[in-house]
Amino acid sequence: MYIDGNIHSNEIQGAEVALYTAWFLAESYGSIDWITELLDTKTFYIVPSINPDARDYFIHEGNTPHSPRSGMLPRDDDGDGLVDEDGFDDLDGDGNIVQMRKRDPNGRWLPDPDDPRIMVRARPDEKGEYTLLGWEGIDNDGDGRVNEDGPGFYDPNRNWAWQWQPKYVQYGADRYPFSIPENRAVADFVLAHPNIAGAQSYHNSGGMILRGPGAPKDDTTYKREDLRLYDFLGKLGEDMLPGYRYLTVNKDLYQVYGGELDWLYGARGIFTFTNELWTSFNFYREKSEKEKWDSKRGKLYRFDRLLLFGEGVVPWHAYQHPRYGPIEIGGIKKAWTRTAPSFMIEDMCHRNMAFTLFHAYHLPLVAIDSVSIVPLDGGLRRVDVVVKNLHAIPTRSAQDVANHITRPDIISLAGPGIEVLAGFIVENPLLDIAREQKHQPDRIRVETIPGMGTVKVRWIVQGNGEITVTAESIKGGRDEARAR
Ligand SMILES: [Ca+2]
Ligand SMILES: [Ca+2]
Ligand SMILES: [Ca+2]
Ligand SMILES: [Ca+2]
Ligand SMILES: [Zn+2]
Repeated sequence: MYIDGNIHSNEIQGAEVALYTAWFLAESYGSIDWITELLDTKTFYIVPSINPDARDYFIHEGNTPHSPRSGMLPRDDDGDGLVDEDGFDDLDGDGNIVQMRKRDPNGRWLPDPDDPRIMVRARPDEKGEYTLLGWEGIDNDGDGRVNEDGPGFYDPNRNWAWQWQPKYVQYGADRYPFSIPENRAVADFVLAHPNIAGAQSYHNSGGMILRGPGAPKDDTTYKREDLRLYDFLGKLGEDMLPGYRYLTVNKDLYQVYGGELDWLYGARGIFTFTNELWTSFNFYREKSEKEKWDSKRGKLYRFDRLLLFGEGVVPWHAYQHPRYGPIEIGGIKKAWTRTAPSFMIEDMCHRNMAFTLFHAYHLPLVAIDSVSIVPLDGGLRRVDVVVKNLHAIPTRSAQDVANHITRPDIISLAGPGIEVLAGFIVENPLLDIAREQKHQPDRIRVETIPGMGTVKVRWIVQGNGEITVTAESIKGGRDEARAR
């Protein structure tokens, strides 16, 4: 099971869920039987943050809740030949980048009468009081634009080598698939560990359990047999994560070319989910998906008043701007709206971890169910072996089998003085229909062992000694049995 978080550098609580998972597993091993068995049979690879330098930048430098998102590689966003020359400016030095407004009798914005911290658009027949001037900043390079080229910019989750499209089609794609070294490092790791059967990445906002495809018109990649498993796990997740919805990225959310989850499934056949962590559990979510931003924002501020006691918002305060003159600065702090308030973090970590642990639990595990030996004429023996998969996910996904991503499972027979004369896959045990594998009959290749299912193989052998049967699956582990 592969777990990562924080690919978007401002989405810092993904790292917290990953770390909580590592802590909980290590802490519970030996005291909770279910966890002990899980760790005895499965391997977890946990990468708390795959964008650590930009995470550090988010925490220690002035940012909005939505920045930087990118990594820190220098890029010229506005094509003026300079890189990263004009990012936000934390004018009042409080670590937050919030909004600027200027009193203007001809402006089109007003304070909301319900909460004067919120700016609302004046009605068509109403006089306004303010002009909004965007995020805190100045024109650092004197090109007539403010905040047009900060650190980055590219989107690390649009840079993966599956259905990748260049920048003019997919914003944030960067130069070519895996041009971003952090992504390249993850891809190299995943390619070097074909035993990874499940993957989870943690993002930060919306209360969603997401599966691919993210790319539009990619309705052939995700195989029907695999989607049954995705649906099974996704629905399980909805029960464990109140307020979360199990959704498909390109159908229910938006279109993503070159997303991590599509690469993990498409290129590697790995069952992959992305969770969008923070949700206020129906506090401000309207029943209608098409709620207006203003009403959602009003609810965010209400949440701030009633549960955060105002700690989530920078109150409007005066500032002398070098270009705009006397202005005011205020708005939502970077530390919340995309990030869970601290009192909700443990619950969020635990429930998301539990979802991922059940995903890991259902990953394949092979076991030899039975070995039966029947003596035949002429000193020969017939050996029938049933191998089972103890969990819900097949040893190889349908995507893996269709594209020959990892090698088939191998069930082999060996023993001192034993000669294997013929080997078969018993395709229909009830009708006893078997297909011979003429090449290397001692090593029967099985495409996949279905979830909670079995495969049966058969050998005709010569020799009387003890035989050893081994079942080896790249993702489902290994089991061995001896008989005579
Ligand atoms: Ca530039
Ligand atoms: Ca500030
Ligand atoms: Ca500028
Ligand atoms: Ca510029
Ligand atoms: Zn994200």
